[in-house]
Amino acid sequence: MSTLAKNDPAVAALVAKEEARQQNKLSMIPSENFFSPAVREAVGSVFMHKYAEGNIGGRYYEGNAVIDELETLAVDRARQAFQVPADWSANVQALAGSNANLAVYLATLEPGDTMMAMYLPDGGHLSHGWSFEPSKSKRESDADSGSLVYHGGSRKVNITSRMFKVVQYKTDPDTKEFNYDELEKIALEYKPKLLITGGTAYPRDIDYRRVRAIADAVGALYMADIAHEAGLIAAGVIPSPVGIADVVTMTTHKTLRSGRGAIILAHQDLLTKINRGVLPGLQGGPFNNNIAGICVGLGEVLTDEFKTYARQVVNNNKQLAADLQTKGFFLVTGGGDKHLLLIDLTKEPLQGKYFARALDHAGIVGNMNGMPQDTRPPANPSALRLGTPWVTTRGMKEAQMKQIASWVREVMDHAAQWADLEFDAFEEQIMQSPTIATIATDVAALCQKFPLQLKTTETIKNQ
Ligand code: DSN
Repeated sequence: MSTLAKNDPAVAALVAKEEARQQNKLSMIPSENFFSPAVREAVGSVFMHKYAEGNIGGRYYEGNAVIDELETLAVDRARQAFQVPADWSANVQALAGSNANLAVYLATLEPGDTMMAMYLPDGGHLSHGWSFEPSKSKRESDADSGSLVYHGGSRKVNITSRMFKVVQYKTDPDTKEFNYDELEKIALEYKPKLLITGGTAYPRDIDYRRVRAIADAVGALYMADIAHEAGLIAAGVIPSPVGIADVVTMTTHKTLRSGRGAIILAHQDLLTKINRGVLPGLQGGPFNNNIAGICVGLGEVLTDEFKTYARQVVNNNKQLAADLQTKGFFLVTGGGDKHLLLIDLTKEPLQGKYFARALDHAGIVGNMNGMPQDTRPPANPSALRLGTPWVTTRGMKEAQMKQIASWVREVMDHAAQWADLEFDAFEEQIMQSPTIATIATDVAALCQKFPLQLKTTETIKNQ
């Protein structure tokens, strides 16, 4: 019996329950992944016990010589993984992607300055200045206007929309892809101090050089947030903004598969200011144990196996896109270049909230998501987001994507009969449905053929 099971059976039972959920369901939220036992061992290590306020070689507390060695190794691996220019370095201390972005803002903007970023329903992120309009009629008239500029709504839900003037650019209404000419016009009109690309749901590659040129034309700094694509970029399977943008931020737990945390890459001069943004600007001590996880994960990223993994993530995503389209689904932008897809549900009987829950009961875990020109509220938007990082970590390939697409269609067709019910009544029907239960059983059987590695090699050897 494990120490946890002996000392706290309630929590141990919850851990076991969550392990079973992760083993038996297909996790297809594109921002999630499953880490190696080595990463998880490092995250659970004694590094969590130490305070290390400060930077390498300059800590406020004694006893940090080993932490300095660890953080130096993590920074070296980050520089190597992203092939940064010789005069660039990395910060690995920000606790999360939002903190990493805030640290860049603290270093480069004053309150009231203008930032320009991608509109969230078109794929941007909360921490890029998000605010929204709760009024349905305002949302609809905004979507109808055809304008590619968004000045924010009355509900300033993120600190960034309270602190800064925010101009957001939308994707082209026809293609749902970036319209760089319009982006340039907007930048020329509003002259942001910081121009941001990246986010959570844009399925296509970004032309970083074109955005760089736009930033230069208006004298803006350029921040590329690659939280979603970091692993694919490190593996060289999609283009990189490193050395093109002024600063690159990312989380480490998505495609990068390196435990939870964040990395900021920039020229050493700018990074020195950003480091001060992280500490004392936003945080006290870093989570050294998470840095240990990041360090181990980056060690894995540098291997050929990881490159093969990243290529397969993209191949699986393309296959899934093709199969979903064969099954009659419309995809935003018609597919994806990376690891994620957005299914446009506007012509389907179920929208985001209902469909995501029905799929979850069938063992396929995606998430409801907004989409370009969405007039529905964030709590029940018009799209479903799916991604392939986690199922690819399980070892799944194109054949399994075909099967998954077929289940996704089966769930939609079956659950459509309850589309008009209130949500709770809808879920009740789904939970009682033998068809949904059969799909869940088939999903679990597939999952068992591609198990997640839960134990370290050491533990397995010692059993
Ligand atoms: N919540 C993350 C995502 O799912 O994309 C971004 O912060």
